[in-house]
Amino acid sequence: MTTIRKSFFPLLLSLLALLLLSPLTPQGLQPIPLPASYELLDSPPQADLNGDGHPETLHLADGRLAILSGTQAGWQSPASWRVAQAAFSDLNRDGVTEVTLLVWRPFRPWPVDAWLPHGGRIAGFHDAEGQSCHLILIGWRGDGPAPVRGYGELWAGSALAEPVRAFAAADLDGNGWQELVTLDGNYAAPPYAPARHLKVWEWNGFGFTVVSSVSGAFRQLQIISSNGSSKQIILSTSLITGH
Ligand SMILES: [Ca+2]
Ligand SMILES: [Ca+2]
Repeated sequence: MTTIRKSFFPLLLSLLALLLLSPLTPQGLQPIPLPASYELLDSPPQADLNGDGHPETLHLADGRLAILSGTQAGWQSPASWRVAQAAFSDLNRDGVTEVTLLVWRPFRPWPVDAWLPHGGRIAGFHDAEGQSCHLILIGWRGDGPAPVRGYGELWAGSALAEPVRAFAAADLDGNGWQELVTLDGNYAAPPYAPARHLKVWEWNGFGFTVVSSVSGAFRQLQIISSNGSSKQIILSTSLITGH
């Protein structure tokens, strides 16, 4: 048994690939050697979303997310959503922290597409249970008059063509703004199957645009930093098969 484990170890090492975004080069994401020293970066455990000087925290349990101020829930995800991941971010680049949610919810075609043959352009963007995957930004919309006040949707993406299995917000090019990093799977594949694409997206003012993508069989997503560099690094394991 010990012998078998030893023989597996070099194989696992050979599958280890590290990716660095270099958006100024046409090559985009590039594998780099593991830095000699680095630290793991995780999304912050708390952030002041409503600017009242008191930090909010996130509580995710059984697919329901609550934004808590102390023990008080300022916002609760709808019962029809299954929130798979949530993190503080500033992905819409307005200098104000919001919460990015990875959400599964019942698929709805775009209203105009419901009348088209075959259900229209996004007809296939759901799994066998009819659940589609979305990225949604929730944040503080201010103290103004209803209905645009308090916590709510700042932005909600339509059904993704490829379901996101995991995401991270990271400043990969060191310009002070975060990029969105996703591991994208396949609606037909089980959730535990490796992700087929690693993508980097940037906020374009209306939504997110893919700025770099690599194909592979990705199993994990971790952001790291090395030697105090402002350029954060994506750490993932995969056999990379192409751009
Ligand atoms: Ca607060
Ligand atoms: Ca923001």
